[in-house]
Amino acid sequence: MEIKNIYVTRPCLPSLEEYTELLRRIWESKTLTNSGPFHQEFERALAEHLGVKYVAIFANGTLALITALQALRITGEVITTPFSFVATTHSIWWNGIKPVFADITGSDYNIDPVRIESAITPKTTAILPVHVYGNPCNVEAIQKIARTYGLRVIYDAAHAFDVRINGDSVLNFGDLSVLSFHATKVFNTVEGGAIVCHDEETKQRIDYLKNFGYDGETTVIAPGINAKMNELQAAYGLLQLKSVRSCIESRKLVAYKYRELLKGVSGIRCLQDIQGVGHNYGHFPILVEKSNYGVSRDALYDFLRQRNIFPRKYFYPLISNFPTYMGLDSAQPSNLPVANEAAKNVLCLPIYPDLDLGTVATISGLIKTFGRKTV
Ligand code: T4K
Repeated sequence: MEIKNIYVTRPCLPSLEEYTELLRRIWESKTLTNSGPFHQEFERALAEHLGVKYVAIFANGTLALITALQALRITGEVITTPFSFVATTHSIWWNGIKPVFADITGSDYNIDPVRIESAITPKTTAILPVHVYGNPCNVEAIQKIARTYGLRVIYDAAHAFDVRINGDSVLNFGDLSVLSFHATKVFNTVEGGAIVCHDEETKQRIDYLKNFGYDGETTVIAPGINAKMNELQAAYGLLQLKSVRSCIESRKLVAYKYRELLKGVSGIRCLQDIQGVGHNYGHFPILVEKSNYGVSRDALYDFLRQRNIFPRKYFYPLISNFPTYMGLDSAQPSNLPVANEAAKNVLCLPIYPDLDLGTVATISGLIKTFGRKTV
């Protein structure tokens, strides 16, 4: 069977007819941005949908991360994971704060609480963990550390839209959580993001910060930035909300199919669902153990690409191995053995709602035979 390009992800799109109708309303109102009616409605709808108190929407997730650190006036050193998209650490750097990398666990690829504790210094003010692939961090252990040492916790929840722990949104943990609504995410507004917070005062401060620090027409209360989401994207987001749960259900079918078909393939490890967690199936990472599979992750990656299947090596290279950060003491590979190993072996397979299960079977079959052939 000839395979047309199969990408690691494809965005969900709202109904064109419904979106056209909302665009017509925007055209009539001529309110294009600056906290217009769709912006306000979208924030309320998101808070209700996600089961959180306050949501401040942003132009993208990176600006939301930068602003989250500003909102809590974080300084000094922030402990974070190297196993993420580079924006996580960049947001710390853009605030003039020193990132300190702590290693991850081999079971869920999230920051290891034990390693957080040993990275704390008198300059540490906050922890910036990531719920990688939407798998929740060990939120209880992180909360305990934060309480013990008086640290703030800002979760990079870019992958964690609609993820729940025992029915409660994962976004309710920590001081703040930051979402990304980029086109490649489970829920998208083309570009976009949000900060979730738990009290009105913090929400107000975040709203000032994302609008240049303006409080009213003539008062600037902080050195803010322009990070507002416009009306066209807020309206698009409102429509997306209607279908996101069924999109997650379709993703789940894809994930379960991969797991079923890759089960027993020597050297290929799939992450499993965690008991009590409502997952969003935003990614489908596999770990390629060369000693058992027979070939490396990179060889499998090339093999699939030659067949028009485009998996991604999220997250290779590790952030700590980029030139900007590799000089930091905490970036040394000897400090991050688990993360370096994961970055070498992980491969994210295509997953999106309308990826048909026949194609999943084809991809799984190719993975199976490629390993066997070369053992
Ligand atoms: N924190 C974490 C943990 C993150 O993962 C991210 C973003 C952020 C923070 C920052 O949030 P934002 O500021 O982005 O809101 C992508 C995304 O650009 C990025 O948002 C995302 N993480 C990161 C993991 O992946 P690329 O370079 O891999 O995307 P790209 O353009 O190669 O797209 C991948 C595939 O998706 C393409 O091969 C085809 C498909 N695609 C992509 C786009 C953009 C489509 O089908 N349609 C599209 O419009 O970075």
